[in-house]
Amino acid sequence: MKTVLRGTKKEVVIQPDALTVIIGERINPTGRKKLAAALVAGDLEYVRREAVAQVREGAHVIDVNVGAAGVDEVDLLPKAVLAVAEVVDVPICIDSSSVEAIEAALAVCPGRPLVNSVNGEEEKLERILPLVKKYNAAVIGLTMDDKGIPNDPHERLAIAKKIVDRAEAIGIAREDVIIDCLALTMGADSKAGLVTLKTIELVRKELGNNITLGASNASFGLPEREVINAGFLAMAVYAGMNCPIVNPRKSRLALAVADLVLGRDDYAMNYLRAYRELQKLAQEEAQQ
Ligand code: THG
Repeated sequence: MKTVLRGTKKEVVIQPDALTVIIGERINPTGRKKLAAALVAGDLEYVRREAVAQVREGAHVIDVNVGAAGVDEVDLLPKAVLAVAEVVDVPICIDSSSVEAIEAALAVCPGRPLVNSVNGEEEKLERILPLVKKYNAAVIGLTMDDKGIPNDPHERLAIAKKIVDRAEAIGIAREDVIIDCLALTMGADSKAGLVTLKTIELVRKELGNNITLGASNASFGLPEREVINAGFLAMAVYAGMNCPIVNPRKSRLALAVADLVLGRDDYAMNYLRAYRELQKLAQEEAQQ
């Protein structure tokens, strides 16, 4: 079960039991007033800087989301995607709830991007999947539909299966669908983390697809978010999640620890490299 993504130069292969692939979350105006203001002004310098910074910090793929109040995403998302592709050579994850914006971004995106996202809603399936096929992209399938997000892991699995089957029916390979088992805010629902972990186990066992999570969602509203994310991520990796959308600066080491514990990192080379690179960045910043 390999999902192959491509940037202008780099190819990224996502597969179970290999080192975890990091999708950098930071080009997203949620909770970031400065980025939102830059996007409304059409200023893409901030976007370029964040792309470069996240790749230095260990991101293998860059998520691009420009959804803020006052932004015309159909106009801005393709521009933001091109701005990112100008400065980094890794694959791009096109993140929008607007089908039109996704199509506009796909039309200009170099390489083989990941579309974020489709879900079990009939309308989304009918509109997004043909675009994924047309542009030979890969896609994230959210385990939710028009009735919302099920609390039952088996119901989330059923939606995942529906998305994979529908993709396959129009000629998209099963491995080009990455399932998002959905991380919800644990401060609002104490069972949310467990439901996500159970869903990951089921999807891994029953479908075998690669699995993502917008992992930072889990810690919204709680103190020491980094610690919460680290604990949650380690357990999610053990359950079978292998390509989270995270802040690489804050989650890279925790993910390297998970891979090390799971016997995927001979001589701790990956952990040590992550440590060295983050040390070097901290030193460079201290000198500035
Ligand atoms: N699944 C999929 N895609 C997604 C999500 C998901 N895309 C968006 C989101 N959820 C994942 N990305 C983020 C980005 C930022 C934050 C959380 C999830 C975040 N930001 C800080 C805040 O809002 O407080 C502010 C940023 C900072 O200062 O670091 O937490 O679930 N497929």
